[in-house]
Amino acid sequence: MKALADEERAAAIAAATADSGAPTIFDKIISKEIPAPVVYEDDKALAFRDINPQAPVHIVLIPKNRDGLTQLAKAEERHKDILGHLLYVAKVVAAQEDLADGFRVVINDGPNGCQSIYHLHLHILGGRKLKWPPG
Ligand code: D5M
Repeated sequence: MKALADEERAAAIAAATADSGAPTIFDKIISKEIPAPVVYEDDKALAFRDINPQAPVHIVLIPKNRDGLTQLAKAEERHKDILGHLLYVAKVVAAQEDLADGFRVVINDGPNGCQSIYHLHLHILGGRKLKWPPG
């Protein structure tokens, strides 16, 4: 049987506890218990540099209030405003990071999407020519 890659294993373990409602490391970043290089913050959203960057610019953008949004698949009608806000902020952050030549916004969802942290987040990637399709 093919061995799982580290990131797939981490995602599978995380998925097993996805619905526990337990705080994630992102809560500690929001509360500043854990330091992170913050690049954008407003009353609803926080963006910081990814600890394991996959591109010269790799930023994680999260809602400050998870409000049940452990993953995109759990989105409900009430989340429409924050989802729209996050997408707009992704554009603001991309402009701030000088990604005028283009960038990518990714949401990993669930085990097949290789999601490892169950607090909805957008990845903003840029600074190089990105490949398509992703793996
Ligand atoms: O992505 C979760 C992302 O979160 C992954 O790219 C690493 C990033 N991460 C995890 N811990 C930290 C800290 N402490 N600082 C910055 N970035 C972090 P996923 O889509 O769930 O696989």
